[in-house]
Amino acid sequence: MSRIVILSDAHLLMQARRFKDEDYIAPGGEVSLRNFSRGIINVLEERPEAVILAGDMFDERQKTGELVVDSEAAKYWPSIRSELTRLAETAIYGVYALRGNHDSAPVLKELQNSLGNRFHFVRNEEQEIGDLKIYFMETHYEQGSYGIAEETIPSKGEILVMHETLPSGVPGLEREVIQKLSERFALLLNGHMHFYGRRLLGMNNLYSLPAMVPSEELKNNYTVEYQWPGDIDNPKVRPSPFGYVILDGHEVTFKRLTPIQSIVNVKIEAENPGQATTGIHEVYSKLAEREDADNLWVWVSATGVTFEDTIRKETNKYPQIRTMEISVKSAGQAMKPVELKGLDKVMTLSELKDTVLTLLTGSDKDLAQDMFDEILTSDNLSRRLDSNVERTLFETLLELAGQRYGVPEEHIDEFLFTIRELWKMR
Ligand SMILES: [Mn+2]
Repeated sequence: MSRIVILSDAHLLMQARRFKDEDYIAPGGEVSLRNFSRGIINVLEERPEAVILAGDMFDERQKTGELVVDSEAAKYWPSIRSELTRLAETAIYGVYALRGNHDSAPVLKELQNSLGNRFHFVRNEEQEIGDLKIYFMETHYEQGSYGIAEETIPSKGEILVMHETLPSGVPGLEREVIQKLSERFALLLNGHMHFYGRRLLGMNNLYSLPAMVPSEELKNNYTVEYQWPGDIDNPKVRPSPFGYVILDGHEVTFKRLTPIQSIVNVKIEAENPGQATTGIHEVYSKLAEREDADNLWVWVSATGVTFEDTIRKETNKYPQIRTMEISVKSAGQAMKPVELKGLDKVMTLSELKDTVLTLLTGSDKDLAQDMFDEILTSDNLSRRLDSNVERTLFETLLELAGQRYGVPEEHIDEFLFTIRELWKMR
């Protein structure tokens, strides 16, 4: 039976950045390219007859509201293209590429043109690869829950490769659609989720494909986890979740690739910002002592704190540790009485709150309550406002009001995303 390697979700261009020196690639991007090249060596040793790219291998990063522009991505291409050429030359049936939700069709078309008849950009079509029939379904990705119109769902086939959100703890492609696909195909292989898994959602033939290498799109993949409070001398270590799968006939095998860097998840469970800062200090002191301290990609999540800045101030004290992203979630904090000066009559915050709340009813009252709990906190009121705090307060207010008045979350996200650039111009 045909032996095929399937790669997915490397997001190689996600870290493409523009620099004065146009040939300079940021360290994070370098590491991604090196992980990719090392992975390709393993793949070539498998002697695959074909290689399938199951989406989001390249990416058209939209972080700043713009697509990756050519001048940013161009310097990555010689390296990526030479690895793809090696794959295309080794595998007798060549490389088949599916477009993921982050990929751009022109990029895949261009690869097809430049790599010749060994690289196939496949869209909603079945291909015979050796003795296997494989259908490539282009992504239908949408935020939240989504479906696929019946006439678009492939009616039957042998193996299906797709790139959709599986509804496992998150909303995604409707279960009924996946059920239909599971009945119509012998085997379903899905990218996008960044983890290897089989027999998912109670369907024996549904597999999830791993991310080939770490990218900024982490999706809960990590190799080391520090939980605070907890035993930070003995962090939890997991085998690498990154790698690829081999399809040998209908048999699927996961092959692990261990990345160059350690992917660290730092989880701080604090009740207030002071505690959270202590937690970061204690965990980062441990990180700094590690032998691989200069080779960590660290993701931080913390509760008990409203502003990323609070955490960032602390992580900034450890410039040798590479902090990728900080996410915070405030815990319901007890109100402390604060004096609001400059009013005719000095009033405490809780008096102000009582006065406001008795004047309002219904959803206005609920909104005001949330504002007092999340925005007009003693902590925020005692801060010196810089534009970052103003922005966070504005965004929080909008999110609260949006929820209260039934504005869909994605509209708010989209709006905030659009205006974020404007803050920088002020
Ligand atoms: Mn994806």
